[in-house]
Amino acid sequence: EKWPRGDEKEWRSALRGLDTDVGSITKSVVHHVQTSLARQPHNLDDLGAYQAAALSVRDNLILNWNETQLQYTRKAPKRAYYLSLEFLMGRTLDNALLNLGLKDEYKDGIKRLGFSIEDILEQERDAALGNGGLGRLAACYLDSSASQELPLWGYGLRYKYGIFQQLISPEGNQLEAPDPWLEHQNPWELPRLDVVYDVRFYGQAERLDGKGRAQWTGGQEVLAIAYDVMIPGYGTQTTNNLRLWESRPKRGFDLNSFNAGNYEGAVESSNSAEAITSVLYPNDHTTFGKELRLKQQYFWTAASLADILRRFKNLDKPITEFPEYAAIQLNDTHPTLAIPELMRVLIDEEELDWNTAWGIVTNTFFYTNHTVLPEALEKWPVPLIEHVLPRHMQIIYDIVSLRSFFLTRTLSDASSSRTSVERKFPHDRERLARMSLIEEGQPKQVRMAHLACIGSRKVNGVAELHSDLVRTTILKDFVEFEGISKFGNVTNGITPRRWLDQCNPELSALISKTLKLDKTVWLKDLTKLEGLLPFTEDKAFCKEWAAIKQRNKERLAHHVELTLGLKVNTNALFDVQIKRLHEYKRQTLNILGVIHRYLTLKNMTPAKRKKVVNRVVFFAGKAAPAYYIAKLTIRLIVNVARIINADPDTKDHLTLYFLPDYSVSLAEVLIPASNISQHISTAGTEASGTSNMKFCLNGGLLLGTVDGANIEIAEEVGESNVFFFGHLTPAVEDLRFQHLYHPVPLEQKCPALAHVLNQVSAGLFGDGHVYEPLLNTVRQGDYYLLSDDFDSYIAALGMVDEAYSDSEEWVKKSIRTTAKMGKFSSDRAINEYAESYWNIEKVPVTK
Ligand code: Z57
Repeated sequence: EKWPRGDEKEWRSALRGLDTDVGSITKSVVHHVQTSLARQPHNLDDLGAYQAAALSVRDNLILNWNETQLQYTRKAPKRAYYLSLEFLMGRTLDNALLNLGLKDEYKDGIKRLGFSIEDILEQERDAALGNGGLGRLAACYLDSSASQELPLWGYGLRYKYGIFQQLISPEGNQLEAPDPWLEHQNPWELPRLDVVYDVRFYGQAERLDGKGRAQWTGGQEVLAIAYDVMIPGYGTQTTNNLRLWESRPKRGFDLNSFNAGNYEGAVESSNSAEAITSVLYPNDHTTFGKELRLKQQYFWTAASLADILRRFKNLDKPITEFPEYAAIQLNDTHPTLAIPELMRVLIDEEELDWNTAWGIVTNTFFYTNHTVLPEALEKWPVPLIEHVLPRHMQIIYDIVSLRSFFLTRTLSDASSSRTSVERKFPHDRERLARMSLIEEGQPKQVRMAHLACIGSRKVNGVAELHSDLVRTTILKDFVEFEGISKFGNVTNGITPRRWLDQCNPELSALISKTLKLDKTVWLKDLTKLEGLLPFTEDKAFCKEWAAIKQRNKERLAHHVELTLGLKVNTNALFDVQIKRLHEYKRQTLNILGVIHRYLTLKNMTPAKRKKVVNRVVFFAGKAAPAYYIAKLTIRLIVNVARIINADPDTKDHLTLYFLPDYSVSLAEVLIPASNISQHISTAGTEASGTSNMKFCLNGGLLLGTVDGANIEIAEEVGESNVFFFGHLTPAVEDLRFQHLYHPVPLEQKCPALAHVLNQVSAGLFGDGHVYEPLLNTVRQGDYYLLSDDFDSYIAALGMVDEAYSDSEEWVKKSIRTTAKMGKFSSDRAINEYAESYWNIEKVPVTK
């Protein structure tokens, strides 16, 4: 190969990589202080030192990123694309250092410059471009894809504002403040001002011929600009890409409007383009039907698809081979518009016929469902889609009526094996109505889960139970129509790099020492943790294990003291529930249980109180800003804390904290410190849960319902090492039926719970009237079955106390739990997707 230009020797000597000895690192950091930051060394603060260190680390990432992308281009493997509206990344510096294998070197170098690495890491703001589990899962999968050398890119939106900052008012109300996370420059992204696409909204779609072709013109055009976030693999040179789109006005100013003297109107059009990627929607498990949200979804899917298609076209292959080079994973239904969008491009722009296009589409997409809760299943009003995306509404109607309803397996049998629902189930009009993409009503609505399902090669849920529920409830008719093999399961996973090594370095070191394995080995084959099992009989090891948990509790206490000024009793059992506030997750059950415990303690003699297990309960989590009941739950928690933490009779035995502004970084402090964590959703409602895995990996025991991944965790660690309670999934429907048609007064059904509710009403925690709407969700209807599960919940908490009293046995349970968590590495999960879904292979990248 000929050198492209200049003196090859000159180039080659300049092209060598970066030195990573401590001396070179300090030089590089100081160089960035002087040049990139244009700052003086003598007034450098922690923030400046963080920025310089980050820029220095970023240099290393960029070289690996370049090499990786070069390999991908050269080898042209099939690639996977993970489309997610949310990527909840958290902080990057520590993870980048770990994955590059440069932690010790930078720690040392930073120290030589007079700073501490711990303080510097604390300067970084979280990238909080997500709400909760779904967004964090996407982040874990990116880490695993790079660590497993899989050619995968993420595609998302570069929101100017991530999830809101949560403040708690003195009355205990949640207040939302914007999260201007890009205030300082973000060293982890590379603006690609040359990677730009036009995206159209509104306008007219005119059909051209009988082949389903159309022309879409007019309306609003906005620009999508790419920002690339580098995703380093652990112990690999692979550095994958997360491409985030920013919206910009296509013409900064509309000159015609200016000439007409319409200054404000002209500026407004530019505002509306920028609004698209301005803010992450803070709703979790609810759909709002807002036009701007629909525009976000289309803007992102259209830009991503255009980018993927352009990359494919560089290969010079026939378009029918597209599915052999690209697998596109739809993270929930949020990117479902990619299905009609790819149809539009293939039909209107590539001029393919309908069947060929539909064959390509149905071999390209894969759809992951993350919930069966009805309120979370996306539906878009037909008139709204018609208005914003007229061409896509036509295509959706075409899918429904004439052309593909449904079933295409492969390209070759696209036309031959297509069977319509009507033909397969003649005269079954109810089935047709159930399965339709369009739900009748005022207005009609498009059911995005149905569209995602029929437009995809495969569909999966995120834990065994959940995948079963998908197959037997929301997509049952589609299983009967298309066959069960299309509907699979990939149990979620978490990255052990962030969720053990980074957040719990002492435990990680003890594990390496005990297994006599370098962490680079077991962090990539997490089943190696089983080697810890024999050490439950090793007294010194158990002692060390317990001591680390204790130090992590003290670290959390220290954090609470610094941030809230409160002193936490570290000689108590730490009980943690941290997750989005939602009725189905039943934080209300937890707080009512706390009140029950408080009332029980109040009734005891001091001597008897001394015998109970002392407990500190932690809550954290955000409520959707418009979710009134969830916000009221926060208010109750805060006010219960205010009263009981000040009660001299009980405060040594029971205290309670609501930690504001839950985030990835806060989770990294809370999780290693927990003795028990709560995952107490009504059976059948939590698709998987992933924090349950994080707690158990860090030796915290699990108190939970028989739901989601709790079940598989119990299968792994053994039922004797988890605390299960509550009704099972098959009972839930019957119980709800009974609540409605054969209600039993709460005083009779669950006197303990009735008493707790009455105490809240009576004003024990401040004005009881305030809480009536929350209490009434339990008294009337009780959709989430608190009254059915309360007694067994209290009993389970008692079992936890009893088990915790035997501290030697407790440590053994803790060790056994960690030892059996191998299955829940996101490396295992991403490999399942790669093999059984995407059909992609590793692309080794070496220097
Ligand atoms: C979200 O975080 C999840 C599901 C949703 O439908 C939406 Br919207 C947001 C969560 C599930 O609730 C968890 O159970 C699951 O572990 C997580 O997605 C990742 O699959």
